[in-house]
Amino acid sequence: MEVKQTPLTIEGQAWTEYTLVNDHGSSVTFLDFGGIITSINVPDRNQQIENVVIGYRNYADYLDNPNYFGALIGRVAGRIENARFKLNDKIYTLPANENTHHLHGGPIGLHSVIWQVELIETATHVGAILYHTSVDGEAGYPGTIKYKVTYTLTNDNAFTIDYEAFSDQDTVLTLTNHSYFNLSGDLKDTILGHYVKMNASQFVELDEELIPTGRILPVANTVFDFTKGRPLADGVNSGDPQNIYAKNGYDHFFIFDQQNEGKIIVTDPISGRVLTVTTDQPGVVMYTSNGLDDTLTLKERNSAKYLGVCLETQSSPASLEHAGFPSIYLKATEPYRKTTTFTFTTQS
Ligand code: FUC
Repeated sequence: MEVKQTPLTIEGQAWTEYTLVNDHGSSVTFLDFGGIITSINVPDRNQQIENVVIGYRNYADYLDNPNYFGALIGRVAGRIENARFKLNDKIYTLPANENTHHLHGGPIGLHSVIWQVELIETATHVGAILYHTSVDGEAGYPGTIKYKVTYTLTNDNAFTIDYEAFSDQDTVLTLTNHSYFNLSGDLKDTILGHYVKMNASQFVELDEELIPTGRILPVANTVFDFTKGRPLADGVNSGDPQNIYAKNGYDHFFIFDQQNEGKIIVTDPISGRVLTVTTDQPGVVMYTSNGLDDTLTLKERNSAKYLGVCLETQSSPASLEHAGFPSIYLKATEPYRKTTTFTFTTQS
């Protein structure tokens, strides 16, 4: 196992690219800028190692990354309705960056800061610890927060992201990673033929602006029922207003049935690649890249609608507005700790 490092100069900024490589030649490449995962190379059923995430061909394109490709997201992943929230009887106003709403931490979120990186090399894994501090009032949020995010890759092709954060004031926080997975390999095909199975019998209803209405719906008898597994294509022409609001696909928060045991299995029957996501987060936003068009230059080809699926394990910002949602409130000095593991295997 090894970690490779390449210094880069991107539009006058000094960045570093890191590649974690395991003994089987699988690898994860990321940047200190936004902690952005630029490629994940894993074998298909014929041992062909190919990239399974969307990444830009030109790294300068990450400076403005409206789709948040590969990035760490915070302070709050998802949408905060009308860019404001109440905490301890005080109203906090945030910058709006999508209509009147605040999306993915706002314009100066964790996706666009340069993280301090410390490498880890042991007998069982390779990895890196990413550190950053956001100061009180930054992007409108209360509390100075110290972040420690750890990326590790093992010889079992398991890539883990451990999130730790510590705030000196009561605040709101939910962190995630915004990688767009595509198990076909080198973006050969869309993700519509991928099968997804997850233990979520409820999902969060959205309005036309993708803001949670406050209702939690059962997945039963809808194309949101992934409990037994179904292809992502089912969300394209379902006629369900929920899919139509999401531009003919999925862009929804699913709530896991077992606390601390979220599990999602994504299978590509053509390449034989299987991605298993396990997490102690209460839910996941599954987004089928319904908003992507064909204008972006990616590493292997141009972008396209449905070219990736994001599995944004997180808690729900709707908890700021409605009772009964997985909470994003974080108490002063109470450590925030969450883990998500992405394990790549194959099936015959
Ligand atoms: C996801 C979605 C959004 C958005 C963004 C880039 O998290 O919820 O709708 O388009 O990513």
